[in-house]
Amino acid sequence: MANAKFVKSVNSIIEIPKGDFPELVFCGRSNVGKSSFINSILQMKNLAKVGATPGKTKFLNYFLVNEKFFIVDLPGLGYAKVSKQEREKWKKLISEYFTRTDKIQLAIHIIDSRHEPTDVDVELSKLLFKNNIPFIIVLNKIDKLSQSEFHQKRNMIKEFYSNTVENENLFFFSAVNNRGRKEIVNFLKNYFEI
Ligand SMILES: Nc1nc2c(ncn2[C@@H]2O[C@H](COP(=O)(O)OP(=O)(O)OP(=O)(O)O)[C@@H](O)[C@H]2O)c(=O)[nH]1
Ligand SMILES: [Mg+2]
Repeated sequence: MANAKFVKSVNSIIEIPKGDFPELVFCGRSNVGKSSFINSILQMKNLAKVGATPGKTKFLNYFLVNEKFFIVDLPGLGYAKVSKQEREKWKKLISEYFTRTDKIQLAIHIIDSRHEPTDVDVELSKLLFKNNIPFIIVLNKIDKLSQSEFHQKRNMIKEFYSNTVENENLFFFSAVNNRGRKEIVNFLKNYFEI
């Protein structure tokens, strides 16, 4: 099990913690399962706060893992129920954060496996590309799919993101039964002491 601790919640770029640690950032649509994913990867139940309702993570949350690297839990993009002003603020914060590319070693873009990627997902992929941030795509909540739905969705996503290769930059995952966890952790070990 990793040794991880919460460091700081940040809601403006100047508050980002000092320290020369590489960053592993988790991003995706609001309520997609970013915080659950972090807890599962680190095998720590309540490290990142999980919400039954969208908009649970409101800031950039920094966790220090094994005294070696930061995990950054981002607020979800595109949450419809907060005010437009608040949504724009989150978007600005996230865009600004991504321009600080010197620290971000890898981003994990989490997408709900049940649906075709949304406009928000496409926007996020573009933002990562534009800022030259290396990222992998994780399709999560696969416990919600039957075996045949899983095959169907897997083909759909491989077509949608045609330059991806499974278990290299495209992974499938469930935080409920931890399916796919091992493959992702093995991959992350190439980058981080996890
Ligand atoms: N079935 C299933 N539910 C999941 C999975 N991952 C997360 N959830 C559920 O999805 C909901 C949202 O999870 P969070 O981890 O809070 O999602 P988030 O992306 O951090 O949400 P925000 O911080 O609000 O953007 C919770 O009810 C989780 O229990 C999964 O792999 N399978
Ligand atoms: Mg969250």
